Amino acid sequence: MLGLYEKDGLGLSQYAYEESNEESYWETLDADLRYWTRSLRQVQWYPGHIAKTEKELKEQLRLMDVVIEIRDARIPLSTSHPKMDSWLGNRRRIIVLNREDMISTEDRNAWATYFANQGTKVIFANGQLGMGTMKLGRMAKSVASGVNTKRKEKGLLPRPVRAGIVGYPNVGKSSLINRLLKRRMCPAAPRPGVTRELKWVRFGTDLELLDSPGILPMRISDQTAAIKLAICDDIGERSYDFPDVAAILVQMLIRHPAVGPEAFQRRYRIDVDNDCGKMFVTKLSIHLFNGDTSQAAFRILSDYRKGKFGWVALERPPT
Ligand SMILES: Nc1nc2c(ncn2[C@@H]2O[C@H](COP(=O)(O)OP(=O)(O)OP(=O)(O)O)[C@@H](O)[C@H]2O)c(=O)[nH]1
Ligand SMILES: [Mg+2]
Repeated sequence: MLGLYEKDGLGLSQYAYEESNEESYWETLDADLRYWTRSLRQVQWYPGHIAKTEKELKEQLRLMDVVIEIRDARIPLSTSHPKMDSWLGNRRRIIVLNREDMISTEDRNAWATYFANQGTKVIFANGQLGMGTMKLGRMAKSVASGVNTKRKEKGLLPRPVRAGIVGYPNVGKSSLINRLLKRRMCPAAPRPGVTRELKWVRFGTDLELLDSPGILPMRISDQTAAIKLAICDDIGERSYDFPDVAAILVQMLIRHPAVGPEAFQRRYRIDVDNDCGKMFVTKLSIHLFNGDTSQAAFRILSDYRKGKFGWVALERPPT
């Protein structure tokens, strides 16, 4: 990254500088995260209800005309299940990047281009307010329309299209179904592990949807992904230490071109005087929470989740 002095010396415009700053942030982030997480306690979460329903879900997926995979728009890679491709085989799939309200326009454009280049059907949605759900309903029916064409050829009556809604915990699966149906048919709440059983619901006469519990791999081998799941509240909070996770979030955000140390100074009136997130969590704990680092860490995490540092994704497409 160029320092200010070098920038002036080279006569680069501010715009070019910001762009290179942004690029280098995303380029080095992965390696930085691997370095920061190397000595932390492993984050693993595989509660009983996931173990129980995963097998059932795999069997049900065989009956689906289309599978709708919901991901968290802040971390579309870390909320992609490594076994999903093999479970789906050549079954049709739609990817939904939910929580679109929690990322910036630049994040969204980058992901839209990435999936378009791959030829993957992707919809951006908001499970809280309902944006994207009507489009999703229409796309599910059109992607699976071949089922009823075949039935007609055989002289059979049409049947509703079956769509399975799958994804990591707390990404908004049940909320999206409720928004599409305009009724609270599936329990939804702001914590991972709310849906514990598979549940079929009907949308009109021609679409059936399967709500399913959030599924994670039994062992998360990529611990940088696990930390991002923790930051985004997509994994049970008993599986991680708040101060460890918040420290990494601070380190990510103070380097982020759209956030930076000033955002922390403004919000908490504490200077970020070095690059160490742990130090910042400790300072905040002394400043506001009587030295309780867990409470300080939780405050930082929930501030990120509420967009208090701006709405920014934690992942960009690989280049
Ligand atoms: N800001 C925002 N919040 C959302 C969005 N979608 C869902 N939520 C909220 O996120 C929380 C989790 O939603 P759920 O629908 O329960 O998520 P889920 O994927 O069904 O979770 P599990 O059943 O635990 O796997 C709820 O409080 C929703 O209101 C969204 O697009 N934007
Ligand atoms: Mg649910």
